[in-house]
Amino acid sequence: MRNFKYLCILFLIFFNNSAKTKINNLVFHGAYTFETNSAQKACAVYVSIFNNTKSEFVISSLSTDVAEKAEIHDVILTNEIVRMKKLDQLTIQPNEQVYFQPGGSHIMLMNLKQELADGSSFFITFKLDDGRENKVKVMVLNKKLRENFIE
Ligand SMILES: [Cu+2]
Repeated sequence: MRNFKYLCILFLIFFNNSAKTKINNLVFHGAYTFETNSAQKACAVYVSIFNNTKSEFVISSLSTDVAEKAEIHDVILTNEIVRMKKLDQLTIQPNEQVYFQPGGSHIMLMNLKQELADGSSFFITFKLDDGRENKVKVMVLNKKLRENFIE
C-alpha cells in the first residue's frame, strides 16, 4: 500500500511536469529590427507570436541588454494623428497568432545603450505573468530594407 502511494506521487509529479512543458509552448518567430545610428535613442522591433496551445498567455514585461526600457506599443489613429500607446500587458488567446509589423503594433526599445549594427543580433526577454520567460533573438537588418516593409 505504501508503494502504491509512492507510485501515485511519482505519477503526479511526472504528469504535472509534462503538462507544464506543454503549456509553455508560445513560439516566437522571425524577430527583427533595423540598424540604428549613434544619434538614435529608440527603435521598433517586430516579431510574430504563435500560441499553439489551449491556454492563455499574458506577457507582462520585457527586458533587453541593449536598451533601458522595452515596451509593447499599439498604434492608434485619432483625428488623422498616429499615436503610440503603451500596453501594460499583452494577452494571447488560445491558438491566437499575434503579428507585430511595421505600421502597427511593435516592441519599442527606448534609451538604447548601443548602436545596433546591420547583421548583428541581440536578445529580448519576454516575461509572462506566471514567472516564465522566453528569451527571443532579434536580428538587426540593413535600414535600406525598411522601405520594403513600410507601405
Ligand atoms: Cu512605439
